[in-house]
Amino acid sequence: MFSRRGFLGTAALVGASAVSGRVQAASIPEAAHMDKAVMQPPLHPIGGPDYRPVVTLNGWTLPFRINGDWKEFHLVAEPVVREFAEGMKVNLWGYNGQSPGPTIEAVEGDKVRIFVTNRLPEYTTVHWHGMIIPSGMDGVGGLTQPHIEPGKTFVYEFEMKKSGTFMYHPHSDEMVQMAMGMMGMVVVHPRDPNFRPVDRDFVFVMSTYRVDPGTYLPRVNEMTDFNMWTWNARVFPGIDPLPVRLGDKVRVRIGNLSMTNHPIHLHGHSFAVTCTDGGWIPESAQYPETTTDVPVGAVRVFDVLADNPGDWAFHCHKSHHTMNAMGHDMRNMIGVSRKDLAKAVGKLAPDAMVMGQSGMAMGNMEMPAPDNTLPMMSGTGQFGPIEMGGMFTVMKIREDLARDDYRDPGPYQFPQGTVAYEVASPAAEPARQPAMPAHKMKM
Ligand SMILES: [Cu+2]
Repeated sequence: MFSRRGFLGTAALVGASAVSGRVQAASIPEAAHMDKAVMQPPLHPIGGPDYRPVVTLNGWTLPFRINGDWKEFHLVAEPVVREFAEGMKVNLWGYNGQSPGPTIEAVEGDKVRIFVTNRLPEYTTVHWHGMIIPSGMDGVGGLTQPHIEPGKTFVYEFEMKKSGTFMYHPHSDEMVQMAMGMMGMVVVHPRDPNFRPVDRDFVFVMSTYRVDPGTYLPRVNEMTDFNMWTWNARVFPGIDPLPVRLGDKVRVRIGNLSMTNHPIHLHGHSFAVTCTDGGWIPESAQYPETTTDVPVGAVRVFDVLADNPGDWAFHCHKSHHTMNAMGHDMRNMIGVSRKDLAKAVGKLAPDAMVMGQSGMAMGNMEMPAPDNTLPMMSGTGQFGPIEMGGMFTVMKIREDLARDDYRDPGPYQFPQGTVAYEVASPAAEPARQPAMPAHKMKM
């Protein structure tokens, strides 16, 4: 790595004086393309300063080429088919074959040239959220540049002034284009490799969709009632786990381009938010958390020492955000006897299911669903149904993972005697308040 870096570093210096601005932009770099929604291994730098690359949950990093002292990237805005989880594919708009688009990775001080080709049926732009760049590179259609018409390629050129975690998305027919999934993350590594280094570095962006059961296209005019709560346009059990080696310092970078906030919770650890899309938080201002709220249009980055081995749930704490498409208008029937109702309904619709008298656990139930529709709650662990969907995955902390190994290590082998267990003897009947008669309950 170091000898190669040294070699390319020299080459870059030689080329530097020969290349400047618009002259070289004529030759457009090849656009890399991704055909699957699986986390790709970290992309180690081919030139320029060294850094420990990130991995993107169910995503990838956009390769770049070096041209003189510029790093050149090529984004292609285009319609894509994204699999949310096995059994559900959605027609979205994205970049280079997937939605969200690939993560763009660079180093503080880098000069980057990002080509954007528009293969959508309408115009677009790319806005670089949170980045300190010249106004004319900010990508606000009409305000700072003409919109990029279908078939055209525009170039953005700027210096990565500030390290941190940022986002990109259109500022052009935004309501439609963001509801269709046009977004991605930008990670700028500090120039000083000793500034808050970590062993593993994960990144993803949160987005939400309204895809009615049995359909294949998000309803782009939805304002509030979303039913697919995604991390990198994936839902549980389709979201990659986060494999981590015991003792690793881990960074998780989370962007939110959905229309609501998401309180993100990690089990078994406490962490500190170390960075936002505004910059690094000084150590004196950090405090321990187990949940951090990620507001709309913002990035939160937390660092955690993975010192507790196991399978640790990692999820949004809004319980409806860990479910897939469902009817939200069901009433709470817990404690209500509905024998007579079930009889009456059964006569009219023999397949109907009256549910909810003792809760709504569905782990062992199979319900018929329309095509292209995921179960509301699903996933199976080594002890039974997990009953989750949406924004849920697992951080898997193991002793024996190799440095760049991000493969799923499988279920945790719990040391004997460390799992909650059933006792044989029956417990005494607890004192209870008498239940209120059903006809007095207001629902
Ligand atoms: Cu949420």
